[in-house]
Amino acid sequence: MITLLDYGAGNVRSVINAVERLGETVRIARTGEDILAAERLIFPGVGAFGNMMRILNEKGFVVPLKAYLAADRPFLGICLGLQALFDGSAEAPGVTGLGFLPGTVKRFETDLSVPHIGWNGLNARKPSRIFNGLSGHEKVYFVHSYHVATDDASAVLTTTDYGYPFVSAVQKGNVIATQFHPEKSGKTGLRILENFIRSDVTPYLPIGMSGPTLLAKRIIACLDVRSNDRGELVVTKGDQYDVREDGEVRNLGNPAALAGRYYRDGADEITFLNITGFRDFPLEDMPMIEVLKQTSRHVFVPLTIGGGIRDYTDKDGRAYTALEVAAVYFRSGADKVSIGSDAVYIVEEYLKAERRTGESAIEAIARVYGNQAVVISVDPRRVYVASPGDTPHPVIETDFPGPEGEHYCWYQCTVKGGREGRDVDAVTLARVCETLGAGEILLNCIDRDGTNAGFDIELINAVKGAVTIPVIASSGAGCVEHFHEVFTRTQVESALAAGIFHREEVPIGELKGYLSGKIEIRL
Ligand code: 1PR
Repeated sequence: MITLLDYGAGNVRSVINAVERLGETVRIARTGEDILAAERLIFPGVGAFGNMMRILNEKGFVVPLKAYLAADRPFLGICLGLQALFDGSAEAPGVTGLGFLPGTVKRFETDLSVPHIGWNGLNARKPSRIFNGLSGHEKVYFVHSYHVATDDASAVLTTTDYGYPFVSAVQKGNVIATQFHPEKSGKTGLRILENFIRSDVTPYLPIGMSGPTLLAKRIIACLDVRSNDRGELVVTKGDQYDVREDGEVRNLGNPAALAGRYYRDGADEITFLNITGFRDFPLEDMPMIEVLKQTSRHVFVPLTIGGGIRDYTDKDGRAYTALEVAAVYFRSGADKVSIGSDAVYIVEEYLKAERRTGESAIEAIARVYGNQAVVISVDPRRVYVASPGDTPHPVIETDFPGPEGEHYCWYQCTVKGGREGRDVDAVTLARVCETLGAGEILLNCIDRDGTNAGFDIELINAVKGAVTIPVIASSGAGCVEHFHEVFTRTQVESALAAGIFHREEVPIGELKGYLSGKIEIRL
């Protein structure tokens, strides 16, 4: 029996699913006594340090947790569950941590994109039970902007490199904590969890777990989901966002089944976009929530869900906030939510007021679940101009002239699935969303979507150059070489595709086989 500490923020469902997959039962700790009675305690933390400590204090969990740790009982902290063990965090100055280990939590100071998102390696300092059965060359999934810094070198279990080496796991006796997410690290992560759960495992130091580590470029499979005309939820795929063929919504398969296939094929992450979310009532869209629940039961890589993350009022006049909508998705198994149309409206308001309100969906969700949980999905389209002075928007000089031979263009943001263009450009949108607290940009391109013509390198470089958060390149992938091109001609951390995976033109395994040795990837 595993006891899980759920303080109410973030995706604990994935941890429960992973532990249950390993044949164990999970009990949620609801009181301090539950913590003290635990045989093995897992503390998965997601979100923001200040919010986490506030809830732990309110629930009366701090004293029993400290007692549990002091008694050297089996403990596995994950992500914030690691950071909580220290004295405090730069993320929430003045807020006291559990103080089990000496040191504090600090923000990454690097020229690389922050948050550190993706699959990176481990450099072990000492043997541990959790390494049993690993070769040491495996990569595990990280998503965080802060890392711990400790003077207690003996507690450091692993380091990982991201601009510089940082502490990625600690162990003191039976207390183990990882900055990475085992529940999101595929088979490797399940093995680590199993090693923690089983009582008969001995400490082990994998030969390959030494030397510098490298962050892999991520390959993301995207499933555009909507109801077809018979009311069934299907994966569809558009050509420049038009998903109908002979009047019917294209049906490329069952969302949960397809996600399972991509997981087995080696996708590093899976994204569901509920493409009619802008006009549906998101919390009544139970099939989408069901898809997420089903998928997270058997897919152990990060899941992002987008579509309909916004404030809305249902038919009975009850108002819901975007934060409430996001909370339901997180509880159902999502690790990140992606905001599309609403982000454009938020940026319009911001530009009008020339200041932040603190009230937008981006700010509200980032405050509770952390910046890394908020992705902005941008749906831009090229607008050609004869000269840069013809528009107030930032233009680029393009190698792909427009219909009248124009050599300049800007990228107009759209809403409602590309149906409506707005007076905001993609570069400004990305920059403002970063200011408001978004953790990642999913950069689509309507002109390239479904064309198999390759990623829009010019768009990607323009947006990537304007932000310091990670960018996902999307739209237009038609062959393995396009991924090589996007990873060598731009600085993006990940590339997403839909059509070529759905139509099995390029299986993910084949793509990774091609990239292996040329680009750092997770195999
Ligand atoms: O506006 O917050 O409700 O979110 C709606 C979401 O649905 C947005 O993220 C928007 O990008 C997405 N969306 C809306 N309509 C469509 C459509 O296709 N008609 N899909 C749509 C966007 C773009 C990609 C696609 C890539 C890769 N799909 O994510 O998967 O372009 O495709 P490819 O590899 O086949 O070229 P809200």
